[in-house]
Amino acid sequence: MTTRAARRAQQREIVEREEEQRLQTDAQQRRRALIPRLVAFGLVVVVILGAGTYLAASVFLGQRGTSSAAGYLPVRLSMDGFDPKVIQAKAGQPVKLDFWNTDNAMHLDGGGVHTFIMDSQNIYVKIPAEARQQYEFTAPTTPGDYDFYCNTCCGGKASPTMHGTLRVSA
Ligand SMILES: [Cu+2]
Repeated sequence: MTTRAARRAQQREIVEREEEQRLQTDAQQRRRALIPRLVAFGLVVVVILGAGTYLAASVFLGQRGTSSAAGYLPVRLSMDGFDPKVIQAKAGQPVKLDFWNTDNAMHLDGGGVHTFIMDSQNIYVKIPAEARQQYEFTAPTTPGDYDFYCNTCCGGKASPTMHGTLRVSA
């Protein structure tokens, strides 16, 4: 092998090594650029799964229709209004209600808070998001239909959805 040929071979090797290094650096840079994107994607997945779990949990909460307090009528409060909408009572007798709010605090409309308001009886009960709360009062002595409503969401008193009736019989 002549010295010239040897030198050429050496040069070729150097060029090849440089090329290889350049390719490696490129791959590294590409890998590094991918990391923030993967992190962002991961965060999106976590947020979506978290929100899904949260909403599913409030749906499950919505299936617990029985009262834990004896003698209390469960009354569910949500964006759909009151359930039941009509509450039966005996004139002058105690009315025992077990309010349970199935909306979570993520609701932009009033932060998931609902109220039970009876202007005619001076009653104002506030039920926080995803809370359960018992309330007792005495039914009016005069039989008839008495209106109640929620004024913290969905148009409040002006919305027919947010109204219910206390039906008082003799
Ligand atoms: Cu409400």
